Amino acid sequence: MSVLATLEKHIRAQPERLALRILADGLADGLADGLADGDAPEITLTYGQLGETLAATGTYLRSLGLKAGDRLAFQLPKGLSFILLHWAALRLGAISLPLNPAYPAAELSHFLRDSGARFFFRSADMPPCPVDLPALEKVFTIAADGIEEATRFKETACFDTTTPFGPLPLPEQPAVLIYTSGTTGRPKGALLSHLNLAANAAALHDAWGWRRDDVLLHVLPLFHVHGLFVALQNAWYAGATVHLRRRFDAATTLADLNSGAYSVFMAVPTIHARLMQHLDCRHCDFRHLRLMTSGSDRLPDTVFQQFEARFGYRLLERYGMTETGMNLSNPLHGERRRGSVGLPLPGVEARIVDRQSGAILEDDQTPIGELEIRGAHVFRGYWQNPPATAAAFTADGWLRTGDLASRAADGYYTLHGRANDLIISGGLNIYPAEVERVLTAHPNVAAAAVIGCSDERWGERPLAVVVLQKPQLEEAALTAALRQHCRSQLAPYKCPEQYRFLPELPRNSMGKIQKGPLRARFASG
Ligand code: MLC
Repeated sequence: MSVLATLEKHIRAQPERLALRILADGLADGLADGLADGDAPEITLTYGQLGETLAATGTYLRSLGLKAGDRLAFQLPKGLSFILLHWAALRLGAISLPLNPAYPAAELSHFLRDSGARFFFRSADMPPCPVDLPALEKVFTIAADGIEEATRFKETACFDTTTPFGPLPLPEQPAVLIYTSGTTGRPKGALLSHLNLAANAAALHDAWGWRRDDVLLHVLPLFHVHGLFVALQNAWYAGATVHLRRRFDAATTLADLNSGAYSVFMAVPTIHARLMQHLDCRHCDFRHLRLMTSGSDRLPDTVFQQFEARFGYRLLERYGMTETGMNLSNPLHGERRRGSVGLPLPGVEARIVDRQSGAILEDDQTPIGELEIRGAHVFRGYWQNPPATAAAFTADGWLRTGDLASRAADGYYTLHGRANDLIISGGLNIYPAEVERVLTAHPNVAAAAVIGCSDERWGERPLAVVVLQKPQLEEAALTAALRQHCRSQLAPYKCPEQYRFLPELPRNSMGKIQKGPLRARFASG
């Protein structure tokens, strides 16, 4: 059943059950009702109220003229407006385009232009909307006062909450466009269909034993697959309750998790590590939680082991990507193996292929190769980018993940790094090509190569090796100038902090930059 149909079933069947509680900022126990002075307000919605508010938002969007296939972009803080715009757009058959609030105007411009977004909702404290976008019909600016504007969709409008939405979108209809960093220098939009979302929701529902009485503590950003689908959507797919924190804070999260109110928690390794490093963690025990998962980046063995030693809970590591949602997972019951991302989820086919010969590797052969994935959850392609789509798939329809993996005889998969250049910082992907494109646009830069360096805090961080046009300035001044240049063009997490200057970059006989020697020389930090 589609994700939307399932939600509508819950709205009808359990209108009194709590669907969403957006916790007031600053409440350490996460459970108190009402407001403390100066806090952003707490918001609660039962499934019945969620249905009404979504209907109101949908009616509002329809009154603007939003129709099936239109792209609705929004760059909003984590909150109710974000959630309602996304779900109502989906319900109308439009394509939801969530954007990271950290994107500066230069990146935003690319997303709005490339997607041909028709409507754009932005927050007043976010970068100004670029001009000169022919497809963009209207920009809505929402005050950055912390008040959940989306409730205004309901309150201000005379919008009828009872008008039926009309037929549900078809499974093959596109639902959401999420931009991923580009191997070729510009982010590409991964287009996920309603079928993709439904296939993943059903697989995770079964594999992770989601229950109606689950209560999820949600601390992740909503602009990515992890926070939006794996956590929020799939909790609602089960008819469960979501408590949402507007931002992650280690002390608050520890207190929340320790309160006994939650059964499910999902995070990236950087968050798990920060929980362990916080002083308050000494008093915490998470044995009562039903499910705690880790994903979006490799879980270091030390974090896996120390988390269990500290909190009494063995994290369940899983593996996914924007283009597919979740692919592999350690089992809910059974061995959660250290260093492994587990087994294919229901409906997911996985294989390992030798990158040189293209041969499919069996368990008894040399085991490391590129992981390829097939299934109803796999996206159909990049937005209006047939070359990138063609490059992503094999001739027989398998998605090339770009991740190197091996499979043990009992079917457990282990990842061994990436076949491409991708850097993962705090669970967010960075493609060096995109950063290099920005660096080489600087007038002082003749050539640049960006590599990943291991980093205690974020897992990895980008480091830039730069060749100057003419070495005229002090390195410190140049570093400051390049940092500022990157900050003006790229989201902060993509910007290198460390710079190294060389007279030339190592290149092969074809003139291609060789990153191996640069990594050997600089990557250990
Ligand atoms: C924030 N900062 C980062 C960063 N996040 N720097 C590098 N890498 C990151 N990931 C910087 C900010 O720019 C800022 O710097 C400073 O840190 C403080 O910002 P903040 O917003 O207060 O940070 P914080 O709240 O501490 O955020 C850290 C975090 C967050 C780990 C909570 O990054 C996070 O939620 N990551 C999860 C990402 C995620 O959900 N990925 C899923 C992708 S989906 P300055 O200099 O500006 O002050 C996917 C598929 C799958 O991959 O399998 O799930």
